[in-house]
Amino acid sequence: MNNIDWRLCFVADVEAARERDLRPIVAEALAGGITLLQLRAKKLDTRPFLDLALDLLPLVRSAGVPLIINDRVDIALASGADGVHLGRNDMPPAAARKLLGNNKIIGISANSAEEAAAAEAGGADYIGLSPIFGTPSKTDTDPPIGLSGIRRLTNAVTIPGIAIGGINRDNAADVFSAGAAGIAVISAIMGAEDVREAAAELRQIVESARAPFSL
Ligand code: TZP
Ligand code: MG
Repeated sequence: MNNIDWRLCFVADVEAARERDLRPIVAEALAGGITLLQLRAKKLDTRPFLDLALDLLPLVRSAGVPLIINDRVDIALASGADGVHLGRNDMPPAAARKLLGNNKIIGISANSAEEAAAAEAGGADYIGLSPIFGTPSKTDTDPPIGLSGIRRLTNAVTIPGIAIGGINRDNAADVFSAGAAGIAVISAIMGAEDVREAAAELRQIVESARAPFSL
């Protein structure tokens, strides 16, 4: 996992898109310069979830951007996506690794240094540092860990930490300064009037940051 650009992950969330089609939103975000895409669809049935992943794959492939599936190891496998992002109540990393093999990305959410270390021990490729700030995009989160939490959790592991939760153009640089290898956002891109411009603006911030694990 040493050729992944972890710096700017767009979490394309079907619920946050409401009635909008996710496909053109993802196309715009890719054009703006996201480096990683995570597909999140908490309420979608298996068939439409798989279809959506299959629709997005040619877009990410032609941009050279990996696709990660939230929650669903089966969808990642069946679609040929590049990996999964799993939380505390999802499949544990060691079990996911058995199914996915060594060539897929496994990301695990962590809210404490202990969880982060356990995720690495279980074979995770990156830690989702979650949540950094309060966010309306996810209401059932653990307490925000703040910028000091980024330092604490990333110090507990040797793998990259991708920060999520309330990150936007105003605080992204601070998140990198605190030790994150990347940022993951929903509303900062999806909630923007111009998705491509919002992604491009974040990409510029990311380019000026000194992110660990950068290629
Ligand atoms: N996990 C922790 S916070 C969060 C997720 C999926 C929501 C992030 O959304 P936003 O709009 O970027 O704060
Ligand atoms: Mg999950």
